[in-house]
Amino acid sequence: MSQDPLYVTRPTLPPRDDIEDLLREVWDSRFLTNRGPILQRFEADLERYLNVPHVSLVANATLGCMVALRSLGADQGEIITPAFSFVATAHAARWLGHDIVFADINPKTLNLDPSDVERRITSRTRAILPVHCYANPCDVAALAEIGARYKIPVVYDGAHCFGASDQDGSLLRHGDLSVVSFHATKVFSTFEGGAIISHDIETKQALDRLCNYGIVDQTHIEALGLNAKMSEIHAALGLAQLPYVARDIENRAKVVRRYWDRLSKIPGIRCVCPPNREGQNYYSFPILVGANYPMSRDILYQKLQDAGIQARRYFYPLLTDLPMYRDASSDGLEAARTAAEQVLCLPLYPDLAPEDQDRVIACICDPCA
Ligand code: T4K
Repeated sequence: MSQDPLYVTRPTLPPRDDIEDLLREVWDSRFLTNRGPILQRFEADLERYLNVPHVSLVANATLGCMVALRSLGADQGEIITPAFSFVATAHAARWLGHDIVFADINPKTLNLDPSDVERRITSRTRAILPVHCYANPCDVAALAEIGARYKIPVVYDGAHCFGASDQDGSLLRHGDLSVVSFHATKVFSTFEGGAIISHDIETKQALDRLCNYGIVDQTHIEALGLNAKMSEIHAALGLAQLPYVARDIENRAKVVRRYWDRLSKIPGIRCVCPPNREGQNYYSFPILVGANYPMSRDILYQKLQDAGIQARRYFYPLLTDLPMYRDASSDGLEAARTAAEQVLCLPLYPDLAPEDQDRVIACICDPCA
């Protein structure tokens, strides 16, 4: 069997020809950044594609989360967010000087547990920052109800969610604001990039200004903004990629169904994202390696590595175990800790060849071989 490296993900790229005309436009206009014509076209196309009210493009989702949180106000306080996430979620809030309050997750969905969020609200809570982990929808109704009752904004880290929906539309329409990533490792990519989704034009314009140092016009700077702008080249990559994303999601679905068919009945393995829910974007294929599997998650991880298969422990370590979060309380985070200790994301991308996928499946089905 091949030992060639198999990565957890690989970006798909639009045909080079598709980008040529857009690049010519950039060269002709010599507008390279600062809300140029291609970026404005990309924003309008995304608003249509996602069917969301307003899109503000940003350089990446980490800056997007920072800008979104900052738009709620400058005074520091506490941000409630899951302990089980990529570091960027908590880092974004910490960079703004907020204290991080980690809440536990629902062991089934691996998303924030709303009742644990409510338990951790104090007079210093400034926002709830949930993550739609692996693009599985959070309990949006419960979180919205808690946010409304305590008058606390809900800002979704929807980094994984491009193209994912629930019965009423894009997951990105939930919350006061939502942030999505267009990083190279995501379902839809502009190499680096992201967007903030907002619900009214005043908020969108305020977000756009915060992404541009807070500038209103040449003599008027209204806020302590930063530079979180997307360039024309990145926007062009997005415009060129958009016609292919539905096809990519269909191809991801085939890979996911194949994993599900082969792995979902293995004792000790739980596949977190069953393929039968409507509206998935098939961003990731996480499994949880339980106690009744013949080996631990870390031994399986190493076994896959030895076979050239770079499965990844998204998300491990638990954020409370990182040095910069050791001052945050780690009490009552049992479900998050278990997920961090058991999770393994398997290689998944639209053009993952069946014979390569079989290498992964064989290692997991017959771990002692
Ligand atoms: N919130 C959440 C919940 C997130 O998951 C993320 C990002 C963010 C916020 C922040 O979004 P951005 O600010 O990035 O827009 C990766 C990504 O860098 C990160 O974007 C992503 N989440 C996270 C889950 O994964 P690493 O350190 O694991 O990436 P890396 O470089 O090890 O790449 C993984 C594999 O992907 C490589 O082994 C090979 C493949 N790959 C990667 C890149 C960059 C390619 O084939 N081509 C590439 O260009 O963090």
